Amino acid sequence: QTSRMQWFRDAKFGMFIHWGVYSQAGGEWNGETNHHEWLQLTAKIPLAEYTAFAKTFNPTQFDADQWVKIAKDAGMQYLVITSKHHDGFAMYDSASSGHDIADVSRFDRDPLKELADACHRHGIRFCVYYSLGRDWEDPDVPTGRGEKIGFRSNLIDFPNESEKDFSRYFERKVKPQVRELLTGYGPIGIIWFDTYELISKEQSAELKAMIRELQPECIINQRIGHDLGDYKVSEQKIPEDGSYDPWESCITMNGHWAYNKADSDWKTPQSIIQSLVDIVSKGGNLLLNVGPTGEGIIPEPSEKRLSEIGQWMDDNGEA
Ligand code: FUL
Repeated sequence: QTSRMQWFRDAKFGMFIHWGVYSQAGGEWNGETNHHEWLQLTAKIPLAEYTAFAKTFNPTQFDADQWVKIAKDAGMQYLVITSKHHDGFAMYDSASSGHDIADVSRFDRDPLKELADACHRHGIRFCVYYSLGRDWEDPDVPTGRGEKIGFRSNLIDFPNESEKDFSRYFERKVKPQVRELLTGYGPIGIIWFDTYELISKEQSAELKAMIRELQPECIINQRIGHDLGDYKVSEQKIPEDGSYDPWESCITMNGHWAYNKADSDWKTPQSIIQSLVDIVSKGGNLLLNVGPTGEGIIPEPSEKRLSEIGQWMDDNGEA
C-alpha cells in the first residue's frame, strides 16, 4: 500500500452527508412520506417539475463551520458530501452543467466551497460523493440490461433507450465535473463514486488516471468500477472479519440517507458505538451518515447522537 492510504487507515471515523434539493421535501410528496434522495424517481416527478422544485431550494441556515464542528467533536476525521446524487443536480457551482445550485436555486452561495474551506480550516479531510452511473437529468444515461423499472435513467423525460449513449454522458458531464471538483476545492481526501454499473473498464481507468494526475493523493473508493478503486465499501452492514482491506462501512443513523421527517427509527448511541468498535476492530472505518434538512440543519436527533459518541470518544479514545 502506498502512503496515500495512511490517513484513511488511521481515520476510523467519518461523516457521510446526503444533502440535496430532495432534502427540502423531508421525504414527503403528495402525502407519501417514505421518499428520500431518490425522490425524483420514486415520486415520478418530471424533470421540469423537479427543476422548479430545485428553484425553491434556499438553505439559509446552512453553516459549514457548524457542520464541521459537529463532525470534529464526534471524533470524525473526514467528511463525504453528495456533490451530485442520482438526480444529477450539482450541489456546487458547476461550470459544465446548468443543473446546479448556482444556476437553478435561489441560494447564491456554493455550499461545497464553504464546506471545503471549513474542513481545511479545522483539519478535517474534505471528500465528495459523486453518482457515476445514475443521472436523472442527463438524456444519455441508459437504464440498461433488461431492468424491469429503469432506475439508472429518467424514463419519464427520456423514454427512448435506443438514443442513449453512456459515453456522451461520460464525456459531457462526468469528466468535466470530476475535474471541477478536483481543481476548485483544494485537496480532496476521497472521491466517493456510486453506481458504476454501465461504465466500461476503459472509462473507469481513464477516470482514475485523470484523478491521479490532478490530485495524486486523492483516494478513490471501489465504486469507480472494475476493481480499480483504492478501498472497498460495505453499505449498511459490517462484513465478517478479514474479508476486506482497506475498507469502510457506510451506515445511517435511522432508516434513510437523506432527511426524512417521518423516520424516527433512530439507532441508539450505544449501538452506533458498538458498530464503530466492531468495524475498527476489523481494520475498517465507519462512515456515519447525517441527512441535513432543506434549511441546512443537521437534525437534532443526529446531532445528539454524535455528541454522545464524542463524549464516549473523549472518555475512551486516544487523545
Ligand atoms: C446507494 C445510493 O443509491 C443511495 O441513495 C445512497 O447514496 C447509498 C450510500 O448508495 O448506492
